[in-house]
Amino acid sequence: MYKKRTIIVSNRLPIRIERKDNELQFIPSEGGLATGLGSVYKSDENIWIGWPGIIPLNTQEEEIITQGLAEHNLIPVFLTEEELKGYYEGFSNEVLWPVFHYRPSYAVYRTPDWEMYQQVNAKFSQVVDQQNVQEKDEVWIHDYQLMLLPQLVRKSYPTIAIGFFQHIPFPNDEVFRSIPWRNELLNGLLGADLIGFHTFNDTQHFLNSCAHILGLNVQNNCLHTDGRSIFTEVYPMGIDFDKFSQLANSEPIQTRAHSIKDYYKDQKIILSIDRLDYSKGIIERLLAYENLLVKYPELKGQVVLYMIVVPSRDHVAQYKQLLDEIDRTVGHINAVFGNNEWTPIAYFYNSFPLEELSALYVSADICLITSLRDGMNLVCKEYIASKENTDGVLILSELAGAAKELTQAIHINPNATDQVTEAIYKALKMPVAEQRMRLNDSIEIVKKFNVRHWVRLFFSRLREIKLFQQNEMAR
Ligand code: GDG
Repeated sequence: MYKKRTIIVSNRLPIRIERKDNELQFIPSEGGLATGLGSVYKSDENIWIGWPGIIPLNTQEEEIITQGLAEHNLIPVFLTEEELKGYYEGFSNEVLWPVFHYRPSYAVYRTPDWEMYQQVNAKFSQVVDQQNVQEKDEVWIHDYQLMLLPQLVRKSYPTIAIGFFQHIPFPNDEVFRSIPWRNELLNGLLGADLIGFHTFNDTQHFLNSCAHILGLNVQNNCLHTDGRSIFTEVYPMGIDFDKFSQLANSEPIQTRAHSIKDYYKDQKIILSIDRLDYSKGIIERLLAYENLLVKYPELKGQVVLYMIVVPSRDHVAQYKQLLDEIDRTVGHINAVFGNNEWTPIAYFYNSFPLEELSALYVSADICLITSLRDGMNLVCKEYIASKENTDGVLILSELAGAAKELTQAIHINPNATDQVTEAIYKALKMPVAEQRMRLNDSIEIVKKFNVRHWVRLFFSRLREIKLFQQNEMAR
């Protein structure tokens, strides 16, 4: 009997390939999605399709990469420089990313980029077609780079189970409307049977867009079109709780955390970790920290903002400007408030090994998340998972999806500088018992709704919907 296969499709594969000294290196991703879906794509005949992060030099290298990946059940979609520029850097990062994070003024609408986005989505669809897909198989497509793919796969396989998950916010319909190709994007998604978002608001925005832009009839969370029912539901993504908690409690990490603590021995550590992105509210965070030092001068020498910014998209104009502004603002704060013995901000524009992040989570007294928009935000969940045996306070933007779950964090509006300042002050002064009580509540949530739970829930619902649709058709 045929055993049903699961096919995962995302822009990037869970392994990236790098060329070093003419040798190809296969580097597994430590990301949450890779962990959560690890047990799925590594078992049976299941596969994961995506871009391997490298442009092969020639067909021979392409062949070596393809074979190397096949050993891990991974199928590459090779993209040319031109395709990456138009589809990824152009349409995905300069149209969808800004508009979906409520920055439509940052969007650059170039028809050639849109054409490339269509071309690359079609290329992904061809690679799916080459996998000898059967109607019993199921396909789970991820994120905004592949919004047209559900409908393309649907055309090839009319009754196959297709799920789609959006990792970034979905903007309200009036903002979404500003994209010239909004109808095509919505129709692309409607090829799926189940469309998942991190929050209830995202689902409502998507449904409103379908109703107001496409004129579709919405019943509760369900849409009907082309004789099919499409369900839109909330699946807040979790993290690999055990990985982060075990790492945090391991001896090497404890030792490293102690040495960080020793280094900053008279100072409370306020930690922030994000990719370089205007959606993360990095400038707003710096202004609130500066305000803290102005309002509470007695804190000078007693706090440090340990700020990691991971390089990302820094050839895009807005990201370059943001980086300059961060450099200037950090320089200004350190120059004005610092002295021989104390630097107010320890700023790193670099990426760190997971072990170092873990030690920082363990040693940080405060984790400060100031996203202006964030689909979920996994950093705050990783901080919580690292805090079973040490105290700390999470300050979390109400504009991050995670705020809907982590109700025991101190919630802030990152645009309200005074409020953020007061939240930091409150966190610095919070009694240990209250820290513990809040952390324990949050730990329970992050532990229970972990990434494996998220994967299980999504698949079981997709299968349930498929059964429902089959029964409906049989009626
Ligand atoms: C998108 C959505 C949504 C960070 N620095 C380093 C490093 N990281 C890891 C963190 C965390 C991940 O990167 C960042 O995840 P976030 O969720 O915070 O943000 P995005 O990258 O914007 O992710 C977001 C997510 O998708 C999932 O759906 O939550 O809203 O924007 O895991 O630990 N990892 C290592 N070194 C670093 O320096 N190793």
